[in-house]
Formats: sequence, structure tokens, C-alpha cells
Amino acid sequence: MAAASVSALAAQPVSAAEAAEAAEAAEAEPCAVVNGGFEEPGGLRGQGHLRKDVPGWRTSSGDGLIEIWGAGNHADPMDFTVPPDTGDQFAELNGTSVSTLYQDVRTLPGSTIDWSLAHRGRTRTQGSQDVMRVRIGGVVQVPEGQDSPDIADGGDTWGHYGGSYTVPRGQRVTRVEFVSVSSGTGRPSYGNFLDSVSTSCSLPNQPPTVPYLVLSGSVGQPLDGSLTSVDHEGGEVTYSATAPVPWLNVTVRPRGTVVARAIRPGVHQVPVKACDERGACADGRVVVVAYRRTRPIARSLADLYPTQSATPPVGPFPSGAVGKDRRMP
Ligand SMILES: [Ca+2]
Ligand SMILES: [Ca+2]
Repeated sequence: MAAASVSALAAQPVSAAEAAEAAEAAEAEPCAVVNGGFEEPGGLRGQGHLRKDVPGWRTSSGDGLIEIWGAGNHADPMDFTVPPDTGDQFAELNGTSVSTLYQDVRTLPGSTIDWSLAHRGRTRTQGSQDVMRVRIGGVVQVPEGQDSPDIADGGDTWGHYGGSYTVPRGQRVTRVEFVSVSSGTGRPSYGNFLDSVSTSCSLPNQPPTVPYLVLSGSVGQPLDGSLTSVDHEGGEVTYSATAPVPWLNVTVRPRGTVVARAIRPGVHQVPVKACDERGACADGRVVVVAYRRTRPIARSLADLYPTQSATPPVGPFPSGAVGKDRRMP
């Protein structure tokens, strides 16, 4: 049985500069946090390193100090060694005081941020837990973004958590905060170990495993690209596009040539299908990044919004978005 497969999908934007900008915005990784495992600066051994040179991270602490722990540490007041969740180092949210560590990441409105982290309490005292939250929102906004439920752990093991956040319209910079809520020891400079922080972005309704073709250009301008697929038995492959949106016209011709024309700025997506003559099919997607003709690309990206929802949902984290020992897939 031959299987048609959309094996290679190449971008054909209108210019190299626009290609770079659109691909940067449309690709999945602009929202990644830096140094999420607290491995830099490296080579730190023992507990309690107070640093101002931790790449990527900022702190709410007035002294600007971020606390990093390395191998061979001693978790006073209970004298034992805490292994990092990953790598050689981790952070303590309660550095010299109750504080928040945070990063500002670049985001595409309408995209989804998936986050994950490892959290652990500092003391092993039975029933004692350190508590933190994840807060995600705009850099300046009231109220201050969305809070995760409490993330609470004792000192015996690392707990693993994950959740997601939809970037609202117009929000191109998003602040991801890791907030100390309380310490099981009751001491403001003790508690809330944090490690293995990771974020990733995905465009709305775009399964990351489905190949796609990115077309970029001005509103109203025809955009050309081509889909490539292979029938391993040498038969013909035909293509089709389904579920067009009202402000996007996509035609997929035989041999995989795509012509698209958007009448509204934004990121628009259309599923496509490649089938061989025996009816075996593979799914793909055409992503059209359309911007206002009269604006330079750097500004027009502010106008991007998702196809499926003119107003992205903004609300509390969905129930079940946070669960202990649950990693994001
Ligand atoms: Ca680490
Ligand atoms: Ca501390």
C-alpha cells in the first residue's frame, strides 16, 4: 500500500527579509525562556550562591540577587543534600527574601505558551510545604496576568508541573513569573527550590507534528508557494485544501502549487491534504502571515491575531492545567 506523505514543505515568502521576520514570528520558539535549568553561571558548588549574573533571569528582590544552589549543598536547617532536578544547579525562589524570578519573552498574539517546571520544598519536616505560583501576563497590565493554582511541595522529592496560557491580542512581550507564596520554614529567605523551567510556543490550532508551508506578504497580494510530497511507488499525488476562512482564499493546484490571498492581516491557517491515486492521504497545513501593505513588517506584526478567534480567550487557567508529576507532552 503506497502512502502519500507531505514530506517537505518549503516557505516561499515575498522577500528574504520578510521571510526571516515572518518565520521568526510564526515558528514555534520565540517564547522560550533562557537558562531555565539555572545552569549558568556554571561551576557553582554548594548552597546559597547569591548572584546578579544569572543569564535570562530577573528578580523582584530589592537587592537584585538570585540564589543558585549547586552540587554538594546542605539544606540547613535539615542537613542533607538536595539533588538538582536536571543538570548541576537549581534556584531558590526565596533568595534573600520572599521574591519572584521572571523573564520577558517575545510572543505572537494568539499563540499558546506551554510551560513546565520542577519545584521542591526546602525542609523535610513532615507536613511542611513550600508554595509558589506561576503568573503569566503582559509586562504592564491590570490585573497582573493569570495565576496558576498553588504549587506546593515538601522537601523529599521534586514535583513536576505544567500548564498553558493563550497570548491575548496585541501582546508581543509576555512576562513569565515564578512567584514565592510561602515557605514551610516560615523564614522569608528559605524555600521554593525551582529547576527545569521550560516554555514553548505554538500557533493556534496547529498541531506541532503536522508539516506546514508558511507564506508571507501584504494583504491582498497573491502569495505563491508549493507543497512537496512523495508517493513512494511513483504514482501521482493530488492535493486539496479544506476549511477556508472568509478572509483567506487558498487554491491548491495539482503538483502542489499553492496560491493564497488574504484580505485581513493576521496569521491564517488552512488544512491541506496530499493523496495518492490509491487514496492514501497525508495532512499538512498552509500558514499565511498577512500584514498591512502600508506598514513596515516590523510594525505590522503587532497586528497579527489568530484566525479562529478574533478575540483570544483570556481567563483563568483551565482546570486540570496544573497537576503534580504531570509533564507537558
Ligand atoms: Ca538545573
Ligand atoms: Ca535563600
